Formats: sequence, C-alpha cells, structure tokens
Amino acid sequence: MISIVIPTYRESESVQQTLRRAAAALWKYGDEFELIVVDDESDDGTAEKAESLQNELPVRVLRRKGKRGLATAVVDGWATARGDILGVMDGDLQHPPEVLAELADAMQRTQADLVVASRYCRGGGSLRWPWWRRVASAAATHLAATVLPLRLSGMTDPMSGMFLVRARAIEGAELTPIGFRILLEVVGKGKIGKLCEVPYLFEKREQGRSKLGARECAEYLMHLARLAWSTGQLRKWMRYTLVGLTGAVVNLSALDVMAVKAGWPLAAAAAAAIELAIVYNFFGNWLFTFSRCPAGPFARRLARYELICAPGAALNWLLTLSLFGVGFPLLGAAAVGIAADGLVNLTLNIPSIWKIWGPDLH
Ligand SMILES: Nc1nc2c(ncn2[C@@H]2O[C@H](COP(=O)(O)OP(=O)(O)OP(=O)(O)O)[C@@H](O)[C@H]2O)c(=O)[nH]1
Ligand SMILES: [Mg+2]
Repeated sequence: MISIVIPTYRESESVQQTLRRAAAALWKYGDEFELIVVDDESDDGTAEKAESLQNELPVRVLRRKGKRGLATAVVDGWATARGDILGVMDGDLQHPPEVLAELADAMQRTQADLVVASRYCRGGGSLRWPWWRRVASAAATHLAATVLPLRLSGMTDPMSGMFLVRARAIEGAELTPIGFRILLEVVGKGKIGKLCEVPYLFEKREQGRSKLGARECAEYLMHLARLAWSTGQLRKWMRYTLVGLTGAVVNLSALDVMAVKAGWPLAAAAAAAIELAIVYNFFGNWLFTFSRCPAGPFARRLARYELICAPGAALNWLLTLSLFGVGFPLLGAAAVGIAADGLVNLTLNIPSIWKIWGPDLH
C-alpha cells in the first residue's frame, strides 16, 4: 500500500484538485493507496475542503493543533500511515500529481528504497520560475551537496519535496527535521540502499501564497549543520580541513626549499610545490579522512583528483608568480594563491572531490 502525505497550510484553492488528480493517477497505477492531508489549522477551510472528499476518495485529514512546519507535518502524517511505501507531495499543485504514478512505477521496476522526483536530472526543470528562485534553489542544492557530500552523492535534487520511500528504510530512524526539507532528513537518518530519480517539471504556484521565507532559509542552514553533525560528516570535514591546512604548509615549505634554498627557477619551483601538495592531500585524505575507503584503482583515483584540482592549482600558480612579480614576499604570494585554490575547490568541487575516495563511505 502507498501512503502519500500532503502537508497543507492555507491551500483551500488547490487542495481538492490535488487530491482528485493524485487519486486518479494512483488508481490508474493500480496499487492500493491512501492520501493523508496534514493541515496546521489553516483558517481558509483547507481541512474542511479535503474532508468533504472523504466519501469519494481514500483521503484522511490529520489536523495538527498548535504546530507549524512542513517537514514535521510529513513525519506526523507518516506516523499514522498504513502503507509499506510512504510518500510526500505539496498541496499547491506545483508537484504535478500525475508524477506519483511514475514514482510508484519506478520504485516497483527498480526495487529502489527511495524514488525522488527531480528537477535537476535530465528531462526535469522548473516552469515559469523567476531567475532569482532558480539561482537560490541551485545554490541551496549545491550547498547541501557540499556539506553532506557522502550522503547526497548521486542525488541531483536533495531539496525535492516529492518522493517515495520504503517504510522499512526509515523504520526506527528518529526523524526530527527542522523547517521545510524532509528529504534531507530521510537520506541523513534512513538506511537508503538503492536510489532512483524521476524527472519532473515543477510548476509555478498559481493559487494561494508561498510559505517559504527568510525564516525557512535560516532553518535550512540549521538543519544542514545538524545533519552534518549527526551523520558524522562534520568529523570528516574537520579531518579534511586539517589535511588541507597541513597541505598548505607542504606547499609553502617545498616552495621555500626549491626556489630559495636550491635556486630553482620560480615557475618550476611553484609548479612542483603545488603538485607535491596535491599528492600529499590525496594520500592524506585517503589515509586520515576516509580511512576506510577501498584501496583501488589507485592511479585512476589520483588522476581524477589531479584533474579536478587542476583549475585551482593553475590559479594558485598564476597568483604566486604574479603577486611575487609585483613585489609581494614569495611566501605571502604563495599563501594568497593557496587560499584562492582552496576557495575554488571548496565552493565548486567538494561533491566531486569526495567521491574520489569511494562512493560508499559513511
Ligand atoms: N502542514 C503544513 N504544511 C505546510 C506548512 N508550510 C507549508 N506547507 C505546505 O507545504 C507545501 C509547500 O509549501 P510552499 O509554500 O508551497 O513552498 P514552496 O513550494 O517551496 O514555495 P513556492 O514555490 O513559493 O510555493 C504546500 O502544500 C504548503 O501548503 C506548515 O507549516 N504546515
Ligand atoms: Mg509551493
């Protein structure tokens, strides 16, 4: 049985159509299902409108009193669910309800534990969304992938609010999300083996009002930080930072020895020092940060690491040479280069860099 939770707050204009279309899609799919509307005391009659469909559709309405929050509404809804497959979707028609059938079909076909409707995999997208929402969404997605690279590896849309998960995958997991993002909590705390994604087009909101604001953004950051801690990725982050900092010392010392003490030409010394630091970082992270990662294939992993680090390394080299050229002390110039290199990798490359030490590290 499939249990779909639909969290609502002031969605009286769209809730009935959401329920009718969701039910039609799941009837067509063929499996038994229930739709659970979780409403937080909407004062526009949302709950009543949903309840009025209870005789025609398999709908239940859970009215929460004195509580707010999308993600906790989903957890409370799932707690009353009878299905072995749990799901969630918005009640404002931004998630086309017909996609539910595609998710169910994909789960059955692939036997995945989690099937996510994604805007960012091939074929997905957002319709008529203002540019600033697109940028904010992409930035928040990248941030999540950067903070939790191991858990979110292979997932293009970790912010998605539409997905199905097998109940057994989150059985016993204590889900205590803050704010809007329930999927992060599921992936962070559940035992998700196989993941599958289905592309979909996120619609523009036509009715009602958005509940996403500054407060939800702050809660998102808090939620990410808490998940980084509880999934152990914060510890890995600390180790990764330590390797990076000692790698900077390797870079600076090698430059000093080669350029100053041994008198190598600066361009060659800087390149060699940077390369030495890259190799040091690779082995440092392999042994210290990701101590349980699989050993091989070694050369390919190192080659991939070198490739991803190349743009940052080139910037490092250029800055070292040009700043020294305009009068900076050599090690000062190199320190600026190293900082810029680190920043490039931190902001753009963490998800792909961490993958190098194996996709199944936790
Ligand atoms: N029960 C419950 N539902 C909520 C709450 N906040 C939002 N929702 C519902 O969660 C779904 C998503 O919220 P939206 O405000 O549409 O968020 P969004 O889709 O990210 O943002 P927009 O694109 O601006 O609509 C909708 O069905 C809302 O009614 C809440 O505090 N409690
Ligand atoms: Mg919405």
